[in-house]
Amino acid sequence: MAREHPSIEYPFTRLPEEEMRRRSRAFLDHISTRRSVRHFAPDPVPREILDDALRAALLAPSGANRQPWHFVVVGDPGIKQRIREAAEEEEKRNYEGGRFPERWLRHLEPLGTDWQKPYLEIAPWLVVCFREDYRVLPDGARENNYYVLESVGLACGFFIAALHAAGLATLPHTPSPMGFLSRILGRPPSEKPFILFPVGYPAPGARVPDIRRKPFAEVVQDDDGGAGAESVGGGPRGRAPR
Ligand code: IYR
Repeated sequence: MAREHPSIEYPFTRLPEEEMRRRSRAFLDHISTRRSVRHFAPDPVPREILDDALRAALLAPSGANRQPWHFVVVGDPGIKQRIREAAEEEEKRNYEGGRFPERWLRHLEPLGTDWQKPYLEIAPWLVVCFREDYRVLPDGARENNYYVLESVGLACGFFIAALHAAGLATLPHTPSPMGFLSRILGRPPSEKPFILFPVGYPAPGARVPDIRRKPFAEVVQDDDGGAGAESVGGGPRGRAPR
């Protein structure tokens, strides 16, 4: 290396293949049960549990480790009400004011969504993720961040997975346009609202759309070339999980 920068040894232990198989399947089984939820119970959720999920989100990789995100946690009923009202105003124009093209409305039909967003008041927490496009230096100059969408998307993915692991439900909601969130939550112009997450328990009997994921082989191209080691347990390699 040309120049020395501080580094630490990565504390990594290789697992026995058997254990890897067990864990990869256990994680898949766990994440397979995650669904986006639009019907929440009003029951309170301990803040520490939410904060742990946020801590997990903050561990996501990011372009040049700039961590170009900012999360706002809202529990205040008055602020939740303002967010709901502003979101519904925008969504009403989308759904019923002709702002969504016909094709978009058709694609949303299976989800059963409309302009009404009661979950924004019912869920005990709203978490708003802002993406930080640039930082303002002390001299006022703008310093752009790198791969902002990729980075913030990864952090939100970690967040969703962590909430699910904790036994909570959420929905990546993007009321469009979302500028009202910057105003209500007082975030600076260097940040843009990215995703709004209601967080809580599903309402008793909550229903979700009966939709399917694309089959593995449709979205994974296999140019394996024999890179996967022969299975010790026998059986063919490269079989798609379910
Ligand atoms: N933001 C709107 C519309 C919407 C858009 C997409 I793309 C979805 O996957 C779901 C909803 C709403 O929340 O209703």
